[in-house]
Amino acid sequence: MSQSISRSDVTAPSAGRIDHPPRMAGDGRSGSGSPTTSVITKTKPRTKRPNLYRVLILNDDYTPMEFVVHVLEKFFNMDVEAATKVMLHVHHHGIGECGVFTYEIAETKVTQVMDFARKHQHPLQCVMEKK
Ligand code: TYC
Repeated sequence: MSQSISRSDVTAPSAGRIDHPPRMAGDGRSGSGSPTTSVITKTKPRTKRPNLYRVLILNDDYTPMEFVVHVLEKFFNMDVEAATKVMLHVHHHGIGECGVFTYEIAETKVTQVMDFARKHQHPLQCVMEKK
């Protein structure tokens, strides 16, 4: 069976108009009709130095010199000569520096030294102070 095709059945591609791809936001031609503005921000690379803390040991009359040298070797990675120098400095001046660390490391060192001294029943004191 044959059918006639009338003019109105035929859909011309974009009858009389130009085909556009869909417009995307940010192409400056978004729906409102006004162009959008892009802002390019520069982020400066910022390196911030951490706060630093001195770990100090204090002199007392009872902790054996050899024990203090052992502590400095064990927790502050000093060789026996460096450890002996620090121990003698503390013995003569009352206080001395074991090292300089960031907060968490300094806190850990203080706790390690205090726990180790207590375990061996020595009154050795270890503290930290902000630089
Ligand atoms: N003064 C202690 C003594 O004569 C030795 C000592 C040195 C103790 C340093 C503590 O942090 C210290 N046995």
